[in-house]
Amino acid sequence: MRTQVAIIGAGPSGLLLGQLLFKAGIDNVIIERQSADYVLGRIRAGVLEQVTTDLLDECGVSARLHEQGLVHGGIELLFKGARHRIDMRTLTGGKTVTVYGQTEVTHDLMDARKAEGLTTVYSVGNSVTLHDFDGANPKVRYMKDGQQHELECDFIAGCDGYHGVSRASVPEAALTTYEKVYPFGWLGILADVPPVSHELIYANTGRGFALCSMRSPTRSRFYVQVPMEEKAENWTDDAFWNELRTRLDPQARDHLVTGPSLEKSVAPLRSFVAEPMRFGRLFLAGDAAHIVPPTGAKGLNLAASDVKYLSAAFIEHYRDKSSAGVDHYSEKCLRRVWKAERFSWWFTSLMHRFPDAGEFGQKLQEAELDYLVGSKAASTALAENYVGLPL
Ligand code: RFL
Ligand code: PHB
Repeated sequence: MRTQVAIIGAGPSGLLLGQLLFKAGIDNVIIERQSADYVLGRIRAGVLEQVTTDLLDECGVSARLHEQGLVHGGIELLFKGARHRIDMRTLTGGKTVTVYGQTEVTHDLMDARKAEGLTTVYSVGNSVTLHDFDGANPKVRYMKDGQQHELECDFIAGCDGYHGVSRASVPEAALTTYEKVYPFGWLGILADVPPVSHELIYANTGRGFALCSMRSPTRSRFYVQVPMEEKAENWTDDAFWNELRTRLDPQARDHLVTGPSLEKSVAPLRSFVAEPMRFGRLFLAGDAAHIVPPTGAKGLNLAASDVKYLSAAFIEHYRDKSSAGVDHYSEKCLRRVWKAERFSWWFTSLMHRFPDAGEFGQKLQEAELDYLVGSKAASTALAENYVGLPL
């Protein structure tokens, strides 16, 4: 088989890239380790920046997003037992975010790909290997139904997440990695209960961080900070709701409706960047190249901006016969990536309880939050980053 761009991974990065390339008339094939149902079963991001919704518009897959997505013009910060609203819309001259689950984005992209008859090879397990990407004729080999296949291509896009094969295929000496592991994780629960508030609540408390988010007016997503080694199996639904309740203000506590969990899992928190993001004809995009802790809701949005740059680079290559986009891909992405890394690290550091920081650390966080909600300059800096920096 031959294609112009071989895409490894059918997460949001891979599917979005496939769609943008298809729209530009560039042939592509996606190879995915898991089944489509497995990919759709992962509950992850919920907040989309304007940059991401614009891209989904460009791909022609945003009808359901505009119908069902919840447009938010603010977030609430809860500390010292009281909530304070950050009016992002006013502070950023009208910018908003849209609450629409990653699962739904993936669903819409998969449907569009299917309708257009584009090739996605699912369930190839760990069989993918990448070859000759340092030359002009890269190849991807994989096993499907007991048979070995080879896909010849012009470029390989490594959209296979943090644990994928793409970054792992790069010679170690060619990569520089930067990493910070936080000493805690998020225990998350999804439940068919109405949201506590019509906007997201980010809570800093003496017992640790909590987040009240949502997927729709009838489905909510909640998180509480837990020690990094904690297991979801150790938490009954009741134990989760009780812990969450202790981290809320009295009014939110009154509004909290509980119910059986549809999903419960622990996500570790990590900051990670691999540089560069291009090796010959192999390009990394999304979580394959970088991870942010979820506090700033930036992971999926960064994946979308990488893919925007990458699709533009391939379009320049094929249409204008210019290598400028391809040559500057890594540098362009990394400028935006590091700004999102900084913001996510800062917001994580401000909102979580750190085991070594003690009461002094708690007091400093409360003072910073107090300053933040009282200062237009500081609130604006938060709002600008939260709604997403320009491309
Ligand atoms: P993904 O989603 O990990 O997809 C990679 C795909 O590659 C496949 N794969 C392989 N395929 C073939 N061969 C191999 N060897 C392969 N190895 C892996 C995988 O099966 C998978 O299908 O990466 P992608 O596409 O770059 O997308 C990144 C986003 O998923 C991620 O950044 C976000 O989910 C992060 N994130 C959030 N981002 C936001 O922008 N806003 C949020 O509100 C937000 N909340 C979150 C989050 C992530 C969380 N977790 C669980 C880490 C909340 C949480 C709790
Ligand atoms: C979510 O709804 O899953 C979510 C929202 C905001 C975040 C992280 C996760 O910062």
